[in-house]
Amino acid sequence: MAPAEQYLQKALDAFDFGGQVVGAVRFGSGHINDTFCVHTQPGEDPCRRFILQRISPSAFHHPEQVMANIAGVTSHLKKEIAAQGGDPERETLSLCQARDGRCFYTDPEGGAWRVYPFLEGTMCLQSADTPERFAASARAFGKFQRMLKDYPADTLYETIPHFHDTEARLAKLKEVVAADPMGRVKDVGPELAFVAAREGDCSVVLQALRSGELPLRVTHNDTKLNNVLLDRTTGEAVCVIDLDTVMPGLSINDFGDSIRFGANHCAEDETDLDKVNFDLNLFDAYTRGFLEGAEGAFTPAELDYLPWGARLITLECGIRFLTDYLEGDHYFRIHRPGQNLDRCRTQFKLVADMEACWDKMCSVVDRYR
Ligand code: ADP
Ligand code: GN1
Ligand code: MG
Repeated sequence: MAPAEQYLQKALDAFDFGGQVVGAVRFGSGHINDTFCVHTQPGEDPCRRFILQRISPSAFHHPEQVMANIAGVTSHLKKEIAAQGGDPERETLSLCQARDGRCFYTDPEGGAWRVYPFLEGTMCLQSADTPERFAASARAFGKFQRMLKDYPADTLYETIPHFHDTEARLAKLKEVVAADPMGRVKDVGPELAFVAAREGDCSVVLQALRSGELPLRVTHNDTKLNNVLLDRTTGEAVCVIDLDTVMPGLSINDFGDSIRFGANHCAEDETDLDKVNFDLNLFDAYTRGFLEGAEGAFTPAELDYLPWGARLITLECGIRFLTDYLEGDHYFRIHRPGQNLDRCRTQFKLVADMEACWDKMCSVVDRYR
């Protein structure tokens, strides 16, 4: 039995859900954490739902630091949302207290469990079905940046060190290639050649950070479309979720990760690469929404580097999938053999597409800046 299922009952017992728990089922399609939807029946009242999550101990070595970051950031966001006349219970996540008064429960294997009220009336998209919905997600992530503009970055823990350090990701790939623990290097010649031709690119953004051209901000760092909940009725964004990697980072990476995942019409693990195409119209919609939501929070240099954010986060993510494939799929959850290699290939195809329409991407940014 997976550790999550093994400790599920203990985790359920650790929280007071305000009524009898009538079920807990696996939920969502995240690659890292174990997520369950908990159903309760509080007396005569209608059933209520909660999200119960086990933070992956292999990805996050200090879950208490993850939780401290989330507690700090969500309480800051609640104040900002209230000040702007929004609903702080709906527009950011709310942590439920465990019975012992902490905001998480730790199981015997060191996995930390937390609970959020389920945000009802929302939807979580796996692909951008319309440019307007993609733009709505973009406004939410842009606004997220703006609302955290004055958050003291030095109070945040780095929950995964060197998370978007593309140079370090490249170095790790090389180490794994040299060790070849699964004997899989022989299958990935074209992918390694693709990376080798772009080694210099891996330093472009980091160089701009080191030179002081790009500022370090409080960023989300995992801005996939399925990490924002949209209102089922209006299609507008309600809440940015999955706050485990909120830490000091680059705004262009938040922009880039959304583009990587959403500015196309394919699944991240699509095996038919003919179906994997970067969509400039979706890029346009996201750029418009992100800059609208940020309301001028970015410097001219950040705007200059937005296309690089998209291209390099996509390359970096492909490198991470490839590394995990070569290491034996320990990090990203897989549902079939070869899935991480398929994920890597879609990322590299998207990078090649972005390179091919680079000038157009830059023109889109120029239009909205
Ligand atoms: P992971 O790190 O594994 O991606 P997430 O925090 O993104 O975990 O949660 C996984 C899924 O659970 C989300 O994609 C979303 O569908 C759902 N989810 C998470 N939090 C909530 C919430 N508060 N209300 C409703 N759905 C949620
Ligand atoms: C992971 O947890 P999830 O599924 O939202 C990963 C991201 C990757 C993404 C690729 C903590 O995101 O960095 O970009 O998969 N999260 C972590 O889909 O590593
Ligand atoms: Mg997620």
